[in-house]
Amino acid sequence: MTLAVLSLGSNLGDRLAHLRAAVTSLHDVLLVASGVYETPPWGDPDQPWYLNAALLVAGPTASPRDWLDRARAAEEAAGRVRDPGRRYGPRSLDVDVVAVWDEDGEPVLSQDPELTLPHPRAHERAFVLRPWIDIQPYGRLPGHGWLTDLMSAEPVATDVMDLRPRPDLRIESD
Ligand code: PH2
Ligand code: MG
Ligand code: MG
Repeated sequence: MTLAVLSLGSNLGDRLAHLRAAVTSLHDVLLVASGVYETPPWGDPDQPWYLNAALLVAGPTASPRDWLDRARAAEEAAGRVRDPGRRYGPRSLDVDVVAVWDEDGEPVLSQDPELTLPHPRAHERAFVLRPWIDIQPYGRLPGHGWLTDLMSAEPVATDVMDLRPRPDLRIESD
């Protein structure tokens, strides 16, 4: 049994429907879903705002590879469209594996170029950290420490103020 935090993002088409499609595709492993946040684009400003959320998932999978496969399947299930020429460009659905813990609760580290764990840029992204702290208030980003500390360090602390919580949008099925 391993535990993983997945970050969801969408800024093309019906953004909420894409996040919900990811939740549906991951229903068998889903423990808890964060709130939904509307967030300004990071890394490539010329694109629409995103909806972002985070999921805590648990499964019998042994390897982080399995989580990557599930993330990709969720992207496919939501009909992912992306522009390969823009690294941080718009996308209908992005599902990123942010961190994985083994059955002893130890963080899984990986330098696999296809899946670096923990995610190498999670600590500087308010749109990852803010939803994550909803579902793991005492969470730690392996190698970087408490989410609470990361949220109060710049530039994340400033970026968090630009996020818009959307309590009117829910991604868990009723
Ligand atoms: N994802 C990106 C690039 N920029 N910005 C926000 N706000 N949210 C995202 O999910 C996001 C982004 C590439 O994965
Ligand atoms: Mg991403
Ligand atoms: Mg991705």
